[in-house]
Amino acid sequence: MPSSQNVNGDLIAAIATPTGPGAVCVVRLSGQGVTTALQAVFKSKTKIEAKPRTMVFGNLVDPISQKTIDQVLAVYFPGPGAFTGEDSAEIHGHGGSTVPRLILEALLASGARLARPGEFTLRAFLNSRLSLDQAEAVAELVASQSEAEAAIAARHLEGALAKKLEPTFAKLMEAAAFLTSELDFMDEDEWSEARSDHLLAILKDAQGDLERLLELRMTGRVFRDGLRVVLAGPPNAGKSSLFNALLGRDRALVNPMPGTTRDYLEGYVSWSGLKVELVDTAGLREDGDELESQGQALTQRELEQAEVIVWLNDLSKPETRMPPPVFSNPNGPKLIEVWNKADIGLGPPPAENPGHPDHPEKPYYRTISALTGQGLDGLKQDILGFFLTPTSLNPELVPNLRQQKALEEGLDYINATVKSLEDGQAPDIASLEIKGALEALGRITGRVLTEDLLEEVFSRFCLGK
Ligand SMILES: Nc1nc2c(ncn2[C@@H]2O[C@H](COP(=O)(O)OP(=O)(O)OP(=O)(O)O)[C@@H](O)[C@H]2O)c(=O)[nH]1
Ligand SMILES: [Mg+2]
Repeated sequence: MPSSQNVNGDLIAAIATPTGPGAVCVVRLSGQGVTTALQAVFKSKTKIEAKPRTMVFGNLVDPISQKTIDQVLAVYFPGPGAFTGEDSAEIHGHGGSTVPRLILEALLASGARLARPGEFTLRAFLNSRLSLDQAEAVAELVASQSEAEAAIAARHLEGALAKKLEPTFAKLMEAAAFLTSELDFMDEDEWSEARSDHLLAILKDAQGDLERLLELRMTGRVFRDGLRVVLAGPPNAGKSSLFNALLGRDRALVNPMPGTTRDYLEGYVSWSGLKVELVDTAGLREDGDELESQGQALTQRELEQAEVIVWLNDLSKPETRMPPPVFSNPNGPKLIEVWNKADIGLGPPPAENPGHPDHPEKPYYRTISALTGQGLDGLKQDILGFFLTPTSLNPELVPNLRQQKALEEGLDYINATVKSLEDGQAPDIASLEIKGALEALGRITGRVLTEDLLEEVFSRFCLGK
């Protein structure tokens, strides 16, 4: 558990904004000796320490030559109320690729060392300014590529997951305390059904909490990770044309020759705030050349990893129709069968479509034209319709993969305890198992900490965060 005492680390500095042309840059500074370092490089009429949390105008100078590098605004945040929990500062200078580097070098020459990626947030965590899931949310917010992802990260940054887990922690603590007090005051053969039932009730409650969170992860995963939509089907059906039409630009080669796409191509779009990764694949057929069959092996792999498969056939040549692949796993990809080239199609599509096993209410197929855009909005609605369902409407609490694993581990411990109690066994190892569950959950918020865990979380950060 992070200490409640402030860790006043050594002085670190980093450029917090992307380098390259830009109006302003921000260089951050945190740790022991912030004010001393500022005195060496920042020259202003107002003493910066006299005006904490206020922008002060001044010159940023080279500490050795005393030459002015830039005119800047600087702000001093005294600890422990600062983001990192320690004395820190920001210097807002002009952007570009030179000025930020010179400002940073001036600070490095004044006693700071270059911060490691994520080190500012790590300090915030070690100073108990953030829990581990909140620290992760910082990185996720910065890396988010869709509104949905950003919304989830923002909720987690507020500590929503830690808060959601609090009652579960409390239940497990209660179970542990009950066991300890009961076992202290009795012989093991006194363990009674009533005691067992009491413990079971608490544990099942906690079990339900974790199951619901994991369920949320399953239904809401796409809001975090995005949706992989694979366009597949026989050669020449118009997969690449559809790919381009959905992307809104000509990314893939389109050609009347079957077998045009050999490799696979990916492109991102954002639909209803959801990150959608479109994948164009090589057409599937049996008599292609070697390159084509290599492409088809890739297609097979893509099909298995898809959240949604859009299976295209050519309405102007219905005799070339290939039936879509069948997935027996209910968690496997969703499938939408599409007839393309409706603009030159031969009338209504043949009715031998197998339909959609999960969604019998959906149309058995869509007719579209990648060329004219007819039916594309409906197709998008179909794709999103699988995921934007009433049960998935609270996606903001969706745990990430690391958190999912910890939840699963915690649940495994609880399941084992519940089972042994239900089998009428004495609670010999129940204490240990409950402790295991608490530890697993503790890794989500950082109550339980190891070097590996810190490495796993903070290695994903960018410099200056
Ligand atoms: N009329 C019409 N032609 C289309 C439509 N979609 C695609 N085509 C044409 O069909 C041919 C094949 O299109 P592609 O998009 O290359 O087909 P593909 O499925 O990617 O083909 P492969 O990569 O070879 O598997 C091209 O000549 C396209 O212009 C459509 O909706 N209407
Ligand atoms: Mg193609």
